[in-house]
Amino acid sequence: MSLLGMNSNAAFSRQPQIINVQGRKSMTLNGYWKYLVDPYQSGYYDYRLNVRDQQAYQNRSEAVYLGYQAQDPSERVEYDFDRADDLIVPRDWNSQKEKLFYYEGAVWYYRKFDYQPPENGDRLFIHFGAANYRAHVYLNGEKLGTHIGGFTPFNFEITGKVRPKGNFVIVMVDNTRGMDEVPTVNTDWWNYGGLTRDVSIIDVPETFIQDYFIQLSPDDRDRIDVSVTLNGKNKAGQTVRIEIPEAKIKAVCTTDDQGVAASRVRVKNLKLWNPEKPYLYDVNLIHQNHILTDRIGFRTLKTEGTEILVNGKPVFLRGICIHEENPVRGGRACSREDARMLLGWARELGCNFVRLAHYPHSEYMAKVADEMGIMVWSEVPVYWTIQWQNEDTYNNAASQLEDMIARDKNRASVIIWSVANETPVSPERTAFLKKMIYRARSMDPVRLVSAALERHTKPGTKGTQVIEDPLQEYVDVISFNQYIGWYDGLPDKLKEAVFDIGYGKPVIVSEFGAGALQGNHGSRDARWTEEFQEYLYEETVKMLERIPQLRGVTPWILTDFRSPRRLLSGIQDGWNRKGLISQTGDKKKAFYVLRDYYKMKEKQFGR
Ligand code: GCB
Repeated sequence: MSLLGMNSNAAFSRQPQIINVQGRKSMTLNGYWKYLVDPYQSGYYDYRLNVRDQQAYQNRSEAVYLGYQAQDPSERVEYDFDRADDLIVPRDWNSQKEKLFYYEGAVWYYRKFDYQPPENGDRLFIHFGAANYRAHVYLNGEKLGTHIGGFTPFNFEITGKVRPKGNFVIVMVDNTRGMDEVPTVNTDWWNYGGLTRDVSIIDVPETFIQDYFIQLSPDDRDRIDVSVTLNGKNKAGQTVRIEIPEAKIKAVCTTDDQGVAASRVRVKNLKLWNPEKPYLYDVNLIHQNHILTDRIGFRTLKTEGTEILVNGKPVFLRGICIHEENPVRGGRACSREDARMLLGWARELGCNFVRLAHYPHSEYMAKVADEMGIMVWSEVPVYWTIQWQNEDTYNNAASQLEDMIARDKNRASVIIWSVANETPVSPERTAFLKKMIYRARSMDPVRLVSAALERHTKPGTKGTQVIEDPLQEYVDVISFNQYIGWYDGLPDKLKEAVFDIGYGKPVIVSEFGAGALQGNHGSRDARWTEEFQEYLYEETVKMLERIPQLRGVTPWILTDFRSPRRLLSGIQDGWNRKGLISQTGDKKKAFYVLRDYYKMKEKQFGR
């Protein structure tokens, strides 16, 4: 539900996603944008609560918010972007302006730009890496569309709408939480609002390569499966060439009526991507005289019984959960440098795997992970108590899943799509998630699908842990969060825990942890001390050894992160303190317990 109680998903307009934006001719719109805070959305609704939107802009007698400038001093225009303050894009607003720290609502962003429109028939699009949560986008006073979902990219075509001088783009970003949204009102992370990722204008040929999917065949290492999608008037019957110069691969395929060209390309002695040697090839896709290049790694991936096999070799996923936050600077992580910092810490910990919780992180994360050889779990914000019976909510969640997969499906590092976190079992919820799982599989037949489930102690037993969730049947990997010793008793209780898990599938413990304030020392029995957290980690890693099907762990969490649910003064002060690294970048004692455990696992399984 939006602020005014109207279901906004109905207004959802979505154009097919253009992938690999960084590989295209483009102009950045990052930098300073003007902004106006509009808690009553008076630029969007008039005093009768009618949407003024575009009509208002055209009707100059109205007080409008859409970039109109007064033509003479008698005109009533109750806003002026030119006199407004600036925000940096990409970044959330909360961490940039003190007055916006707790703000949840609408903010109007405004930016002028000049752009020489192409004269060769090329098309233009405006592309947003993400806007949290709802974005209404206008160019030169005309509405382009609306996007819902705070962590996925979107674009609108602006061909023919751009002039050489004096364009202005306006975006109303609204991060109001809603019961029927994805995520819903209740989360354990900060609801950072704003244009949180890169914004750019992209210039593409009249008919262009919009999307492609290139990966090693799951059952034949000497074959790459390629599919390329063209967009444009002449998309049918077109020749598309695929070249991997370093591997001396050249292939040609032709598009069908839908503009899709599919091909199975024979390859020989390809150097495979793996965490030890994350080999990436330059892959060129050529249509007419346009070349689109990506750096792609090739690896196989499957499960066999309780094993996860990467290039046919069993792996143990030495992971850590990460929120998309730069705790030191404050606010959402948004750049390649932020990704390097977070994944660099994970590497120091000895990780070969990260769980990017609880929503799709920026594209840089998977790209840097590709380069560093770190495997990735990528998730959609189907978190806790979504409205399982609401069709709009399902469509919203499915769109976010589709856009996440569309964007990152060519990243070898990504091995797991997760459809949910800690959702309460019910027939409606299982039906919802089953559909999500099928959707993920139909888009990507290779990657594994999972969801972070819950466990509990079997009644009448001392410490037998069971997962009573029918979803286990449908996922490839059984993952569950468990907080024995923190939300469930004290760390000593971990000594008694044994696991009774069925289905014969690989298992990942997708969360465990304890809160500790860095620098707070004391007895291992005292909550919030580093020693308590350290002891819980020591006992947990011992317990993990008692789960025979265990093939991965992602403790909660790499760094402390902001959460409005964390109210304990002097300790939490608005931070979830389960990080192994503090907000100042200092490591807590438990960091070293996990690092030692991972050294041992590395010896056992290899990198
Ligand atoms: C969980 C959630 C995670 C929370 C964490 C906690 O189970 O999945 O989002 O932040 O517990 O710290 O309570």
